[in-house]
Amino acid sequence: MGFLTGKRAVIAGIASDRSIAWGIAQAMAREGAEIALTYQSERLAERVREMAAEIGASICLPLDVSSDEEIMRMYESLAGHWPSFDILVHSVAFAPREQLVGRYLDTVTREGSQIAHDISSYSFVAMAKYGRSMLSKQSALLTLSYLGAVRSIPNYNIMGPAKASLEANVRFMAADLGAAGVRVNGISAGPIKTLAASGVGDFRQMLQHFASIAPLRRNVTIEDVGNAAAFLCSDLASGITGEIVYVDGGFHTVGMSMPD
Ligand code: NAD
Ligand code: 0WE
Repeated sequence: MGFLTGKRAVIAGIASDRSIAWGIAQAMAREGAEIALTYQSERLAERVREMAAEIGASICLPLDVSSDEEIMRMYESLAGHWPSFDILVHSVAFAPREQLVGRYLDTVTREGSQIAHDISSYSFVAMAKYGRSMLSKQSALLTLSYLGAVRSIPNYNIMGPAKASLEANVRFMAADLGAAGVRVNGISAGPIKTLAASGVGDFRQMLQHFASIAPLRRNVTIEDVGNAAAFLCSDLASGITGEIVYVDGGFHTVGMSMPD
């Protein structure tokens, strides 16, 4: 019997079969969870519906996280299928593309900063705020972060401060919801070639550099992240909350390395 048997999970952030959220959905389904998927826009509806069918998920709902009304509507629709749920996965980030190329102070703008923080950080809070009345007594919320939250990284720019804000939100939400039995954690993943990474100049070079330095001497996969996510959202992780778990092959632990 899978370690998520009897759990119901809502997963936001699938755009393709390379999405980290897809790795998470597959791992959670394998461990016995019932899954509901959300998709950002009608453009993605059919693809996400097909992927849902692959893992036996019958619930697929539209959700653009920039709108409180859409978040509320999503939970109203969900309530027509499930009286409550146990797991919420937020695998969503966005900054206007031009924010992610070039020197930080040259490219950052007030509007770019607001959008990055709204979609990539506040939306996790909003999803918890409007969904909390449906959360079960032993539930878990999870979001995805990146090392740019705590280290400067070329071109990641305003997404760094947005991820720092997201990680602070994990801690504040964990403090607020702990007494209700709700755990809140983040996974800080190593770089993975997904749609969100496409168009990032020299991403292949970044992946090679990463693999040459990380203790595991390889890149991480959506399966690596999916398995850690399934664990963190299961009762096996009942004592873990407010935490950022690195699924990065150990990259962030290295202070200096020598060429092999
Ligand atoms: P992805 O492009 O597959 O997923 C990003 C998702 O965000 C998409 O499904 C997109 O539809 C969704 N999204 C964007 N704006 C939205 C909105 N307004 N409303 C609803 N959904 C919206 O890429 P990914 O790499 O799987 O990214 C998922 C998460 O993982 C992000 O938080 C990202 O920052 C994080 N992450 C990615 C990497 C990496 O290298 N790929 C590393 C660490 C963390
Ligand atoms: O969080 C991310 C990517 C987030 C992202 C990606 C895009 C591309 C498309 C946010 N907004 C947009 N907007 C778009 O229009 N990652 C962790 C992946 C990533 O992005 C980088 C990285 C890594 C790693 C950008 C620069 C440097 C490294």
